[in-house]
Amino acid sequence: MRIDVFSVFPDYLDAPLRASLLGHARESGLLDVRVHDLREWARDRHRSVDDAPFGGGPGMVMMPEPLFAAVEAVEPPRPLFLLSPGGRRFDQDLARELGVGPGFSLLCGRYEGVDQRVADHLCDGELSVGDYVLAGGEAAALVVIEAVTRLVPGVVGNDESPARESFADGLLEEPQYTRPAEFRGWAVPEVLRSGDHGRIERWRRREAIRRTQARRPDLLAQRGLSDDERRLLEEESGEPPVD
Ligand code: JF5
Repeated sequence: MRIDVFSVFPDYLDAPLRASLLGHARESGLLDVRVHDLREWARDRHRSVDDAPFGGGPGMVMMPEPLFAAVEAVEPPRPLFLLSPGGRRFDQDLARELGVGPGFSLLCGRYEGVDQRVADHLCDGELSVGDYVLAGGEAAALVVIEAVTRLVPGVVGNDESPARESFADGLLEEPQYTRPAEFRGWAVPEVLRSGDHGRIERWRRREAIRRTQARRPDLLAQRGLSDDERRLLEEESGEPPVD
């Protein structure tokens, strides 16, 4: 998979793209991430990529020329997305859609925004990672890259396969425990130490549903529950109410 990123702060992206999962994916050749410094396509001696807004007001707007020049020189994989708080919300469904394709590209906005002609005539869409405003799209780009890349076959080991995650079917993860079996008086649920794998699987599924119901009813409303899952919820979990 190839992912091209356009930014005025390529340094911001370097370390996270070299570390951990993303670093390994790149080294193993499964992932080809190319970061492009937008200032390389600035035309004045100050290497300007932003200018004052028409109509007045505070702050600066990213200029169309260097952005168009960069994208037209590189011809990055499409779709090309502008990261901005006004875009389509990036979620696991979109991560899966992008994860099956050969690649995509990201344009990181900075300053007060990007000239509208960039969104209208250069990009294929706009993505938001959440309802908050960042100083720029770089952190958002890393979110998108990590969420998509870990779905590419081979990037995540078989043991921790994304297909096995609870979130893979629209639920939050069930609680997890490791040793010791008792820590400061708090015991690990007895069922997890029972060795009864059928019972353990039912417990995990039920706790995932209960937790989703308590914390993210919006997710459950979107997804619905099967008859089996409704029956599972009726069974006594032996656990206190979630949160
Ligand atoms: C940005 C103008 C882009 O702040 C964001 C963002 C928030 N959620 N998703 C993305 O992007 C940076 C800020 C101002 C354009």
